Amino acid sequence: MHLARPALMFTTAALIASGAFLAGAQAHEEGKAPKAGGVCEMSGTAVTSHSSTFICTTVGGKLVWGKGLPVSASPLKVTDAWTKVASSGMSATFGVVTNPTTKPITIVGASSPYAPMDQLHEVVTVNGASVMQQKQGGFTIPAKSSLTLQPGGNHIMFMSLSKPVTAGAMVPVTLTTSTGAQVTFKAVGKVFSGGNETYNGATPMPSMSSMKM
Ligand SMILES: [Cu+2]
Repeated sequence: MHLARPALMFTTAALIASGAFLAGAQAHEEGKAPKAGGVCEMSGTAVTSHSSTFICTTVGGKLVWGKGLPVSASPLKVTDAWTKVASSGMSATFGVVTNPTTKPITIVGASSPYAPMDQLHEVVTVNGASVMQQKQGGFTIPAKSSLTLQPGGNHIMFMSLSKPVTAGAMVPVTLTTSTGAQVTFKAVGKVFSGGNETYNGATPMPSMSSMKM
């Protein structure tokens, strides 16, 4: 049986050499087609695939994709949006989100091509220190009201940038509501030195608890 391992290694190496192995992995990653109940990596991550949006949520201590929400256009309006300039690691998006309708709207997820994993964050005081954490249940905006996302308060957290946010860059951000409705806006890259709360995530990625926004 000692021949089994070299044979397996050879097969894997051959696949990698031929590009088949990497191409397959890449295609899966780019396709990003989550399945309801499938395992996901970070609570709050929103992925849209095949006209449905899936949100990664914690169920019974496990991270799984929720059921797909059918995508439609949200009546929410976003103004004065900006994203904190950062070369890597964490960043955040701020702005004013207005609900012009006569019913409350709840934002349950955010996504951006600049950051594969995003969360809706609030800032709370723990042991006298300001820390940020995932807002359980999302952001609910009452009828005919606005929600201000600002440093030191509620914000859209970019957990890990996939490309740098430079000054003046127009960063696309999409918000998904509890009905699956979406609004996409552009948030201009702005240099800002504040808003450096420590992340108080219940399910942080390794080494993320020590990172700054
Ligand atoms: Cu945050």
